Amino acid sequence: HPDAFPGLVVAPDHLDRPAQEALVAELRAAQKVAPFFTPEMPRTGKPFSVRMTNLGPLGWVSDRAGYRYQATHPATGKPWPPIPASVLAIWEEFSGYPHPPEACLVNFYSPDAKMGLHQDRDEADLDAPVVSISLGDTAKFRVGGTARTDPIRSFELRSGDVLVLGGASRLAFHGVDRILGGTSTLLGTPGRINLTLRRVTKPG
Ligand code: MD3
Ligand code: FE
Repeated sequence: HPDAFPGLVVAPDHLDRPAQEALVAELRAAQKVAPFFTPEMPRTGKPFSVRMTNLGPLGWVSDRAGYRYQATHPATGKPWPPIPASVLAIWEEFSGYPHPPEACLVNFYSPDAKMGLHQDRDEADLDAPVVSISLGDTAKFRVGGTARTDPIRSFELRSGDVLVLGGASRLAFHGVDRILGGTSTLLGTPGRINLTLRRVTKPG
């Protein structure tokens, strides 16, 4: 049960269907400037099953050279599109953090995609929480503690859910076990989109 994780807050069904549809339309427009790319594992170059793009001043990328944040799309060299106002409003409502997010990572999961257990620790500012918004098919998500071997709990993330990871949960191991393909009609195609909002640099 999520209550067992201090700093982890789930707002089930926070976005209603019209708000989800409006957000999907904004993401489609942004994808024309910043198309999904396939990240690769550091060193090996093994492709991720999740495809990614970003919005905002900084975007998270991964390739043979490693993980990093950068201001431009790895394929087009263009700046990332801005984070939509509706998404900034969610950060303001849920983050409790007095500065805007710098990165909005957009993950696309086809029904066979998953994300292995990991920590988010590429950010210089770990005081800010991570805020996630789920759209489309339901995901089986798992979260543990700050050690890889800590007990793991699983729960489902559904379209419209907002998840906040702050405090003691900010460095928790987490991953996406599987996508329940066909559980949502939102995207008009099987799959799931997750937006992850993060502060990257320490405010000056
Ligand atoms: C729990 N994405 O992009 S978002 C990622 O659903 C990532 O696409 C997942 O993990 C997704 O790095 C999960 C929710 C999330 C984000 C950060 C967390 C959960 C977290 C940090 C600590 C614990
Ligand atoms: Fe993560």
